[in-house]
Amino acid sequence: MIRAAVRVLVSNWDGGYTIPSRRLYPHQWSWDSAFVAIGNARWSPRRARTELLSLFGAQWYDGRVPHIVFNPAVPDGAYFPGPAFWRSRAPSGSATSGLVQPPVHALAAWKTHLAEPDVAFLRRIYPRLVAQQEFLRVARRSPEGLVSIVHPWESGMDNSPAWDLPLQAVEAGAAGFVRKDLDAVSADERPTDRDYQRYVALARAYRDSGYRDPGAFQVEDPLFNAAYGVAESTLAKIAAECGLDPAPHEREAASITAAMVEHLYDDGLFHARDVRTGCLVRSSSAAGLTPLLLPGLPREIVNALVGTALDRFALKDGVLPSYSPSAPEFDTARYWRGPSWINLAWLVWQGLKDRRPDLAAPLAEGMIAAVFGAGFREYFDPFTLRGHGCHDFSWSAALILDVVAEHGLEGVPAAGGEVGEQPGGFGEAGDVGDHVLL
Ligand code: 2M8
Repeated sequence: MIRAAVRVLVSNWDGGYTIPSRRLYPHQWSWDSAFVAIGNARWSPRRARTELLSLFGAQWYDGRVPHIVFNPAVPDGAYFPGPAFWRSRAPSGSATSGLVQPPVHALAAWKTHLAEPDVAFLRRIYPRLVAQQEFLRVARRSPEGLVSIVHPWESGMDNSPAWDLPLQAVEAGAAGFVRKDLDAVSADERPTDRDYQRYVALARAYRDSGYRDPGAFQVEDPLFNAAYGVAESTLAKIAAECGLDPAPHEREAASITAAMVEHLYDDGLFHARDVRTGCLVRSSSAAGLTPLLLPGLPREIVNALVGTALDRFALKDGVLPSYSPSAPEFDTARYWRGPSWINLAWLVWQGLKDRRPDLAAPLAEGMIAAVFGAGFREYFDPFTLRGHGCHDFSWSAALILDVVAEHGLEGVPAAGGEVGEQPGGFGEAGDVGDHVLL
């Protein structure tokens, strides 16, 4: 399994970073690179450092880290929306999108440092991580002290049912574009055309405002805010390691945690809040469990989240659906509307490891069992563990390396079966040979 995971990461490596998947996502994605670095740190910390520094090489002057950095060698038509749509360049000259994704990069930088201490790397990346946070404070902070996203693509959980209601305020607009995603995966695993039209209309309006004005969609997402808060508590550790003052970061982490509890928490789960209406968007998204990542979350809230995870997300079974199966919008196969994703399970696992090792262990085993059966697929049916979306997906491979390094191989069936035995799984386990030594 380890060899197969490294093989995926090696074959998706484009020289300075790792693409999420060859056919569906042939460029660099922001939070994918952070998850990939976390896995690469386990076998090539140098590659993890390169991955993160290459992403931050495309950071804008205002501090934003674009959600896609385009590879100029890939034809414009290979992915939609490509560079011709976004019409934006980073100061480095790279064509990029103008949106962002959850800021999980400070955590990735810290884990890379833990794997192989390198204060020079921390000193190099720290100001960039601070600027990434600063952009969110300046451009996206509401009077409640929370940061907002202006597009479902910024949540990373693009097609989540949590966005159905806020998206109703968005005019779909005329189609006038050709989707590329359906060339690679089946339509029933992807967003509907109507949702895609809304995504494109929103992105176009944001672009036309010079990537300044939030359009018809503006929400405070619990996962994004949890990532922002964890970034601050991690920046405190990085600052201390660099001989700088950690206190401002600690204060910021405490204040975002308090704001989230006050404004986004209700009845055992965190929810998104629609900034335009001021109302909570009650949903059953597993994003609502990710504030478990926050070290300062009050104990009674932790306990309530764990209760919800057990009751509504069947946490004891070890496979975390992205949306509660008890909710009517749940779908086992359509992306981000219910299937299990390794990155989401990994984030919740991070939040449970110290607090509830008894529940973190089955979650680790569930992630391992999913890829053991189906290979490094993009996501999995939470009941059957059948693989969905693209094959050889980078963060599934990377995060499994991290889980196995910490948890061991418990979860791999003791007898019978080969890794990825399900059709379309790993295929022949190739030999990564020399690459492991890179
Ligand atoms: C998916 O999002 C992209 C748009 O950014 C897409 O559907 O084309 C999401 O799963 C997102 O979280 C992820 O970063 C990206 C690349 O893996 O794919």
